[in-house]
Amino acid sequence: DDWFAEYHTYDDIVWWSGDLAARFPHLVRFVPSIGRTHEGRDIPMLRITAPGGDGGKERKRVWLQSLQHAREWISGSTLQYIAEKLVGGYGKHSRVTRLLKQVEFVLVPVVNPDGYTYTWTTDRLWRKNRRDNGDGTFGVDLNRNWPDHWSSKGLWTQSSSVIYPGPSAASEPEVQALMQAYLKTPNVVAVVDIHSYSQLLLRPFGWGRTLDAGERQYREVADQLVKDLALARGSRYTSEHAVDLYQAKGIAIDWWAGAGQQKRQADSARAGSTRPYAFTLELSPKDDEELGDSGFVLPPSAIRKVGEDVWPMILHLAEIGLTQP
Ligand code: 0X9
Ligand code: ZN
Repeated sequence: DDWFAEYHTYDDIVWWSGDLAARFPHLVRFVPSIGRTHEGRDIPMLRITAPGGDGGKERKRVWLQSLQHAREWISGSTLQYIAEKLVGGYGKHSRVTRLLKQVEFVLVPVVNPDGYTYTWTTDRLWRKNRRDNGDGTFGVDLNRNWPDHWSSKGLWTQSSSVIYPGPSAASEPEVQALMQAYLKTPNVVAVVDIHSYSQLLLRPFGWGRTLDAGERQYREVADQLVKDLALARGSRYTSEHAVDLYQAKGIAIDWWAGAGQQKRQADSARAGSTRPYAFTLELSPKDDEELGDSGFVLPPSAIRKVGEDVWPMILHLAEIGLTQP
């Protein structure tokens, strides 16, 4: 049966991850847990690369993650789709084959297992994790909890809010697990945090405007990627500076491009670890379709189309990443 005919539960995605490694043992390593959630669920990880060469030590890495926000089901399906395209394309398509010999893809298919499970059992539109805030409310917005310009000041920061940033920066086990795994992964040249919706490719920073030497390069790459997508697929994605959409503090891409990169450079004995291209990818539908909250509830019949839309973009981003020093 067709895996992409339906969305899948956390347990099924864990099963699929192990199964992918069993089906493609020469390409895939399944890491059952990089950390545990409040409710004790494991956060799994997949590593996909071709054997040989230098044994992988100097290999460049592309980091992809999905389901940081529980209700954004299409983000998980799309990551699974990309994984299947990678393993299925190896030895068949020259671009994929060439890429997998030089790049290791590091995939976190379910960043937020507790929240995601809750969207299956109780509330389809749940966004946060499931921290017990101790005041009758539950959940921290993981994409406000990263330790770069983390802030609990301002509107919408009370515990009941859908964008509650948590009691302190990196307070959440999910964010801690991802940070740790990321900092242990050398040579990351590109990172994509997959979300929905609105068809946007957002670049750092979300916290504010800064004169940053990397901004022009980020913009050029993102503009190129959305242009490719329009040409190849006719789907319109918009490239934007995240803060221009709205300001958000403590988001993942800001940590990767900001504090996380500084930490990596400080920790690393190896000089000159390059800053990765870091993007938030907001998948379909577009917000001008006036779907309101139903925008998060994309029918399963859209899974393949969205996967096909963004697959060339991810492929091209990885190739661009390879040209990073
Ligand atoms: O608000 C978010 O965390 C992301 N959008 S979502 O609808 N998936 O929740 C966007 C994060 C980065 N963008 C901005 N800073 N505007
Ligand atoms: Zn999101």
